Amino acid sequence: MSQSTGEAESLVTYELRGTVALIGLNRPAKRNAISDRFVEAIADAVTRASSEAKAGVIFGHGPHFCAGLDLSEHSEKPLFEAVKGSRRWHAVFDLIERGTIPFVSALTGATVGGGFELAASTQIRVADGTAFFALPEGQRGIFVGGGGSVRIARLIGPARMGDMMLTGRVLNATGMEAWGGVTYVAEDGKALDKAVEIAERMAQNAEFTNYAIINALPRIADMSSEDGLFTESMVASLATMTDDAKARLRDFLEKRAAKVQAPGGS
Ligand code: 1HE
Repeated sequence: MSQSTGEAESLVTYELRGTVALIGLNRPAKRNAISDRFVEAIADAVTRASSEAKAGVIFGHGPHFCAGLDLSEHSEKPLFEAVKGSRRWHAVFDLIERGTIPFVSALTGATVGGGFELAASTQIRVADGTAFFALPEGQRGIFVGGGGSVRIARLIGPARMGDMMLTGRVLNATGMEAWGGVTYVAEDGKALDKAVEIAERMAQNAEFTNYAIINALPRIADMSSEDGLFTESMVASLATMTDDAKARLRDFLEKRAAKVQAPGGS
């Protein structure tokens, strides 16, 4: 069933499809540009998804995923309001990147500025041939404020991110896949279907393992090798202790679980 999410009704659509929550950015007339109310609507939808779904998909209604920050609202903001606004984006996108369930973004058309920052907070990015990626902050006289200097820089490297910001370079889906910013390239018009398919697959994993993947991996990436290896041992041992792990391991050993398939299904 498709529903609005509370107060900021029209800005975000929400549908729980089985165990997957579909969150639709719904301001197509403004190319899904993210205003302050829009950030709160995303927060509500992500919080709801995290409480009742096992995976989530974020997509854009209309041809564009998201044209980034709402520049009309931003241009009016005093300094401290701009700081608080950016910190709110960080908090909300953190609910996606280091929450309790994994998210996939389905990227079409403009995936620009804050739109790319939103996509970078999801664990998996699926883009079709209409998608294009840009960081026009340099041209606009502003700077990334939605976590891009951390998340996008880690995905594609600070040198490439700097290139995009300094020169206005625009990449398509295959170019961004080669740079590491896109995880899957889908057929045109199929980004959402592919994202849902991936989310459904992730939703079948053990919940604790999904939680450990999305929370431990980025933290371990911030640690020294020594600290990372120690933390890995702790997380691995905790995961093995869950009833879910015990049941799944028994299922495999007693030949009830699917085997790993070689690519091509043979
Ligand atoms: C907007 C925005 C926006 C569109 N804020 N209103 N982002 C950008 O610099 C991208 C700016 N947008 C564009 O370059 C283009 O709009 C697109 C390539 C995304 C789409 O082009 P197009 O021809 O399909 O649409 P359009 O005619 O440019 O825009 C349609 C309407 O959306 C129009 O308003 P209208 O009232 O004249 O119909 C546009 O003004 C409006 N619109 N994008 C406000 N971004 C946390 S820090 C993050 C920093 C950033 O995100 S910087 C990047 C900002």
